[in-house]
Amino acid sequence: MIGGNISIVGKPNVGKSTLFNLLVQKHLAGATRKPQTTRHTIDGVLEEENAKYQFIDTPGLNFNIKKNFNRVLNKNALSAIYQSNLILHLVKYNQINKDDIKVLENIKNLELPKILVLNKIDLIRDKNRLMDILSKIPSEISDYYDEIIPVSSKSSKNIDILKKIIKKSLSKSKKNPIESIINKRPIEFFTAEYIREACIRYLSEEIPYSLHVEINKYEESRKLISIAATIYLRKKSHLSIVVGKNGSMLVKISKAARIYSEKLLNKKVFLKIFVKYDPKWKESEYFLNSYD
Ligand SMILES: Nc1nc2c(ncn2[C@@H]2O[C@H](COP(=O)(O)OP(=O)(O)OP(=O)(O)O)[C@@H](O)[C@H]2O)c(=O)[nH]1
Ligand SMILES: [Mg+2]
Repeated sequence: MIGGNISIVGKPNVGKSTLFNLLVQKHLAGATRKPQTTRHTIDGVLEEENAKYQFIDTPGLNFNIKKNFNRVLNKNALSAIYQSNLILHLVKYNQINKDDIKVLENIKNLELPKILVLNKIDLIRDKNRLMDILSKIPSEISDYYDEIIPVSSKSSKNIDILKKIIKKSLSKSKKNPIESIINKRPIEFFTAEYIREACIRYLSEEIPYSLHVEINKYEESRKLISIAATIYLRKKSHLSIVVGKNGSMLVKISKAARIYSEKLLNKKVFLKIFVKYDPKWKESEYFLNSYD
């Protein structure tokens, strides 16, 4: 039996959560076109014949650590790396820059197999361009990786090859699979994440970064799961935007989160969302410490 923990790391917005959802064949992690969508590590299991993989999606590493918030996200991401048997470092295929190098700096000395995954190759029109890009990766970067593979998490291109490489690398890994890893998320965590994902998708840039979702009630009966949640906002002026005209935005957010929750929980979900103004949530000790 081959197995292990595989963390997916990289700077924000390179497609980590999209790849993670594809690999675990479930929509567990929010994935949107805006950076810093992921705030927590999330693990998901893929079982195949003679193999059991535990993938870990992580927040995008952002080394502008003047902000407390980025520091917390980085801590979460790095804690996953240290519990891994294998690291997938995801980059956008044509955009390896200083932020990716900083990620590399954080993983290069770990004695684990590392795979450099060049994502989003569906965006390449000219096939020859890929060869060109691959040949131009400087050896100061490529030398640190056991394998380099271009993929598309959107069109699933090369994902089967990536899985084969993962299997091969794990079988060579000297480190024993670490059994108990990362906190298993309570099921209501995912509903909170779906609400946040819908907010990121439907609200303008600034608002989703300044909100926080808490689940206040989670009750399961035979046929129905009843969930109550609160969206906390840092600015009073955001209240009317999140609620929308006649509550229309909140209905939209709630519907998206409910549909994803029903899919995951396999049951009918009744979801009630409240919106509250709380300017201090981001600074609160409770919030910063509870974030892992
Ligand atoms: N064209 C293309 N877009 C992709 C691909 N993979 C992800 N994306 C898009 O890239 C954007 C970011 O994807 P995410 O999966 O949220 O990225 P992430 O790295 O998890 O981002 P953070 O959690 O913010 O660090 C989304 O709009 C995705 O649809 C891909 O292979 N091709
Ligand atoms: Mg993500």
